[in-house]
Amino acid sequence: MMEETLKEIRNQIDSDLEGVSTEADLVRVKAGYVGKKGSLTQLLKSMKDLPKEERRQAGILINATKNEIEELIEKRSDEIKRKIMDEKLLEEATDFTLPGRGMPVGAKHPITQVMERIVYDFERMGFEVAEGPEVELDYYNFEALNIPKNHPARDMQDTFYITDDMVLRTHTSPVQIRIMQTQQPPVKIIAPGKVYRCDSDVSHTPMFHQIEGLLVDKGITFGNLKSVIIQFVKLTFGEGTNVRFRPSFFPFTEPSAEVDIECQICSNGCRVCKGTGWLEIMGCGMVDPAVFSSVNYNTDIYSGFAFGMGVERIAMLKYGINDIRLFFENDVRFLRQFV
Ligand code: 2U9
Repeated sequence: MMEETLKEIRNQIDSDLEGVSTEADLVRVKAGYVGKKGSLTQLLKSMKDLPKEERRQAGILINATKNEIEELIEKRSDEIKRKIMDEKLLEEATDFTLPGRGMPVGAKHPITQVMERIVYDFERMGFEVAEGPEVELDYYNFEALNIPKNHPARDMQDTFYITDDMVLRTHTSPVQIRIMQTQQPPVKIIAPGKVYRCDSDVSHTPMFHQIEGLLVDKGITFGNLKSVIIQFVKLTFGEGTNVRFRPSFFPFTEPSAEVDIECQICSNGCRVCKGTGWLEIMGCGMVDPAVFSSVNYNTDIYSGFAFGMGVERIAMLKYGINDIRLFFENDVRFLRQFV
């Protein structure tokens, strides 16, 4: 009788476990056997009704089945846990063979590239880099450069005034004045940097970059100036570029010239060169004795030349860019072309 019941219980467990898919189901099934009202618990309780001599044997049999059932439940529990873990791993699987997202890379701004290249070329010709403040005294920006009060270059339209006697430098020339104040010739320097002028259109921005040069020594001539400029032009625009020096005027140089290169866009006359076949790239000249006087250089012993150029203008001519404002909009579609 007891054996029959145990056999039925033992047979029931297999199909019960079959239908179990969660830990919660399993707890419920387990309670049905070994819980307070479980079938095996009931059976153990009913032992007290058996004759004394049968009790021991019944206990052994019931406990054996109980152990067996508990083992089966434990095994099923492990299976469920593993199945849940496998599903989770599959869901969270990472494909390590997929390519990465990639990092966008930056590059130097075209103006920085052109400026660094020009500075490098002048360094190879023996010039040293000099720098100075962008907020400058009127004296260094104008007075010492032979630009007197009421000169058109000091006009309120062109110059940003900070105070009565302080301006945003309109050129890097004050850097050279400061150098000459502190050292005697020979001086062979270039002054690259930002300059400011109250002006804005397709070829002017309120801030732009200049590179100026100054060479002072005994016996410096216009011939020396020409050789340095021609060398610079060939390095910047190509060995075959033709150059011409056209007479001009600056308050700080005498004689003065503007430098043109042959228009590379047209063969004879286009919009860029205004039909002349020549493009202006810079100004230059022999340093005016009045400038040397302001820094107490002896003009009986020393002479020198100076030159100046706008870096944006050089970059526009080099790359065929027709609007200076493109350099300041920072549109990556424009900048990407100079990587
Ligand atoms: C000292 C003495 C003389 C620098 C010079 C120019 C001619 C010149 C312009 C080019 C385009 C300014 O950016 S621009 O608008 N510059 O034409 N600059 S000679 O002469 C100097 C500099 C320093 C002490």
